[in-house]
Amino acid sequence: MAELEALLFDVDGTLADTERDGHRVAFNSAFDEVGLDWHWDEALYGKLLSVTGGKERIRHYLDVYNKEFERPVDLDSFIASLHQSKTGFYVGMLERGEIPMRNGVRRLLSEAQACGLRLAVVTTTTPENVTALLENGLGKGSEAMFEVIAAGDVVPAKKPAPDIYLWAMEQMNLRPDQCLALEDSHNGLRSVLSAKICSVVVTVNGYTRDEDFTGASLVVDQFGEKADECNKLAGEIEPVKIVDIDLLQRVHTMAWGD
Ligand code: XBP
Ligand code: MG
Repeated sequence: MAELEALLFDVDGTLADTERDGHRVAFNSAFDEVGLDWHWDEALYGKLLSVTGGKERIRHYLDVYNKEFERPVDLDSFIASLHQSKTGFYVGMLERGEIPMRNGVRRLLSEAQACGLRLAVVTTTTPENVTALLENGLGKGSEAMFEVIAAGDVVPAKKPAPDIYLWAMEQMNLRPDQCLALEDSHNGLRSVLSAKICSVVVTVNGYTRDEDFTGASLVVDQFGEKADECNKLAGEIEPVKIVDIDLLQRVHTMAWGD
């Protein structure tokens, strides 16, 4: 088994709880702005999350939930421009500090840096969103702690396809057995496992809590802090109090069967 060299972090749901009160709200603002009477409530948005990628999600909404909508001739451009406006609203929310990082994220990242682990972001969201989240949530220049930001349309097939993880590993010249991935969703987990990365920690949120996490090495409710420990939801490893580097090393060793 190879030593753990790199941590690959998903963004939405993992670094920050962005979907319900962030992306969803931004989509609705973009719809309002151009006079569309579409409204994605919390329950509908939970269903729409089965499709990753904002542009893909809008198209899926039209295909399944709004078939009556009279589509413009150039649907691709229409969706792209709606999505661009949504990104503007979302980045605005981040700049106003409306979406905090999840508990334990800042601590875990500094511990990883201190012990020389290489870091990457692996996400389906738009690159601008990643920059704004990191700069506003962790501080100016924090993006530089990540060797690679694998995001958005850099690969055409988004999660649950393995492509974005394969792309990140290729950029970093890493093999799957040198990496541990941190994800929050079933689609994210499928992407990791299809990329043949066996060590994966899932931290759930309100939307993903009841999803199927078969194949995850460990499932927790948060990364946690010393004064606010996490709860283990699934996985063989014991004990689990806080997601720190020691725990991730143990997860990696166990996942690769040594
Ligand atoms: C989550 C997603 C994204 C966001 C919206 O990405 O599927 O589509 O919901 O962002 P991940 P965009 O969990 O991989 O970070 O509108 O920019 O796509
Ligand atoms: Mg996610």
